[in-house]
Amino acid sequence: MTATASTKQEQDTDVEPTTVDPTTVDQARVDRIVATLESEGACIEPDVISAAEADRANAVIGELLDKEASADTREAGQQRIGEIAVKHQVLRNLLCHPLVVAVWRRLLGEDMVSSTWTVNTIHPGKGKVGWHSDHPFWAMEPPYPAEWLAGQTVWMIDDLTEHNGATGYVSRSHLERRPPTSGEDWPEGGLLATGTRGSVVFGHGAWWHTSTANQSDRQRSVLLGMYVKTIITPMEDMRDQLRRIDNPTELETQIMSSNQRIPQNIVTPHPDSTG
Ligand SMILES: O=C(O)CCC(=O)C(=O)O
Repeated sequence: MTATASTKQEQDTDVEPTTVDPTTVDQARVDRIVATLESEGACIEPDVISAAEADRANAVIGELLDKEASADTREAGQQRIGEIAVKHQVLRNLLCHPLVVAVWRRLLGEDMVSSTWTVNTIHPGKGKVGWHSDHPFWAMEPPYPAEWLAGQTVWMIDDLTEHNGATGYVSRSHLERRPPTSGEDWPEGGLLATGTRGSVVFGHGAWWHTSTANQSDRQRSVLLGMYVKTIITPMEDMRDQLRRIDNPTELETQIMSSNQRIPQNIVTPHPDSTG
């Protein structure tokens, strides 16, 4: 049986869900990442997964890119793939990676949830999304709240170099508590987050960042995972995605917003009712 992304999960039963409990990860590593994030607003962490694991994810992404390519994506040279939690267990395992979950639980609370989980691929000769802060900050008038509301996770699925569209970012920009004004221009202090595949760039949700032009002759892909405090409305409908997954694990269920409060009307009794 085949399934489409808009219905049920893809057939990916050859891969088991991750079983590592996030509370068992190396706490010194979590401490170090969290400390860097708090001071710099960004932290590049190498070797979160092996190159072979990144290649496995890249193969899954490659199939999705081919399947979902359109005239528009070919013209844009940039391809975003959404609803990826439904599309493969390999991608769900990275969404629920124990180190990532441990870092964001520390900063966003034990009940933090996924806001969006996508692929961003830049084809050769294309690039740049423009400098921005992430949701929910861009949806707010500055000054942004000083507290942690959201964190971005950029997974390097390809090696990121200064030539193939590495993510650009400005250290300590989260402390500005406002969006960048640089637009397409390179801001003062801008850095490139280069590294080998399997590395992760953690960023404060208010950080200033962008993708950059891919001047190589090969596409480059990252996975983008935004996690938010449970009081923040996610960008994607993660509950809907959760409903389309067969037998989600407890961790997948929690990360995909199952316990998040959803708005409900407070129904008052009809004025004519008695009692
Ligand atoms: O692909 C990248 O390097 C970053 C993309 C990004 O920041 C975004 O799509 O919001």
